[in-house]
Amino acid sequence: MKSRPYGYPISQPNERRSSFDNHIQRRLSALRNQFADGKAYQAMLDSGDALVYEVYENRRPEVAGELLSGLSIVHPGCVGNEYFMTKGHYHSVRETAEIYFCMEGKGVLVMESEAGETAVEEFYPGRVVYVTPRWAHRSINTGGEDLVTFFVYPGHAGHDYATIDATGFRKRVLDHGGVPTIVDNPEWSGVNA
Ligand code: PAN
Ligand code: ZN
Repeated sequence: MKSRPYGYPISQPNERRSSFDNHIQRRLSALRNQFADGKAYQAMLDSGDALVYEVYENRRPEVAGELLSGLSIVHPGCVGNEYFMTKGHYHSVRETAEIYFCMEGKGVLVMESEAGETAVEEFYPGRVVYVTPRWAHRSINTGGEDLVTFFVYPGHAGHDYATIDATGFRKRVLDHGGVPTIVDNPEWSGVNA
């Protein structure tokens, strides 16, 4: 791990392997129970475990003062009429924020707080989304190309996937005749449900 300042290029797809030291691939099977249409999910899974999104990151010590950064790439696709998306999470240390910068593609960042507030911010190339502390976040690709975002968050943030895994998000984004549409999630099952 580097102990001096450093830089690296990230704009070209062929630079990803050399600029990052960790590559995570998340397939459909990692998103069980997250899509509304369980039958469409199972049918798609039966025909092959599709690659839904990838993360490239640079390892740094997971301590306050460090920053973790990388690329999130959500591939285009749908399960039923629900767009491909990330698992989504709260940070384990709730008081930690995150910044996303959209480099390619089209989509949204769906967010919610444990107090019951919700927010949806658009992603398109050149747009920044600031995730305030205490807000869970999930990237959703509403376009026909890869959604590529660069993210930065505090080294000690950690990831709490279990909360979202159990409750889902309060909002879903569905394709209604080609138009991304935000709808309430009737299956949301948190403490205020
Ligand atoms: C991002 C996310 C990345 C993948 O780096 O980790 O977009 O999403 P999931 O972690 O929800 O699978 C981030 O928000 N880090 O904190
Ligand atoms: Zn995060």
